[in-house]
Amino acid sequence: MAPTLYMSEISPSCRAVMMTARILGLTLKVKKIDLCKNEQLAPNFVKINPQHTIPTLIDNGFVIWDSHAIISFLIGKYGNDDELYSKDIMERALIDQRLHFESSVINNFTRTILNPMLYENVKIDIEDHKESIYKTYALMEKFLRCFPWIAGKKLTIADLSLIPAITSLNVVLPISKQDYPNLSNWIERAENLPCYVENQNGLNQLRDLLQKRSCCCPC
Ligand SMILES: N[C@@H](CCC(=O)N[C@@H](CS)C(=O)NCC(=O)O)C(=O)O
Repeated sequence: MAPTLYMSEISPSCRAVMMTARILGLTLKVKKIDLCKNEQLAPNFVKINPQHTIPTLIDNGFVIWDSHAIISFLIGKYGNDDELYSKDIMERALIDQRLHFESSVINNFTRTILNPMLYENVKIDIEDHKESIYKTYALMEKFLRCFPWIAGKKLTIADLSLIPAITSLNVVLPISKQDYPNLSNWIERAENLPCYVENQNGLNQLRDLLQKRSCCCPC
């Protein structure tokens, strides 16, 4: 039976799971959760995930949430090889470091900037956050100094986790090619991946919703 994914395309974390599933050729049974309507707080969903976050996956009765945990689980269960999540101890440690970087640093921007703008209609002045976001772009610029992908020569789940998050931040604070050439080239490489379609749709929805918000349209 296909695993069930509770998700919304607008959420970067959900798009990371969708991209991973696409690469694996895995069909997911998608159940949409509208965060604008607080559907994640519905008792039925809170029973499944008391933390009430999406993405949440149910695979044959096994429940797991947090995109980073979900994508490594999917690779372990459905991947034919270790291409996207190397079993080599040092390579894996570097991938894990980048995943934790997404979880602790980048996701903090999603939580404190994007989500309040998108789901709570809170007006956020991006000027107040420019310095810390640019610092993070500069850090990623360094990660990408020697290799085309975020954890080395090959695409890994660290890229699949970071691509939706960074392309979403790019909507609110554009990444200049002149200032961040490595980061811009990495995004271009990502846009050429067949699995990128799973990011594009949600990214368009996010852009539309933010535009609507800036026109003071209530949710
Ligand atoms: N670190 C988590 C973040 C999950 C998360 O915070 N998701 C947000 C949407 S982007 C959410 O479900 N918010 C609803 C809530 O917390 O009630 C992951 O990677 O899955």
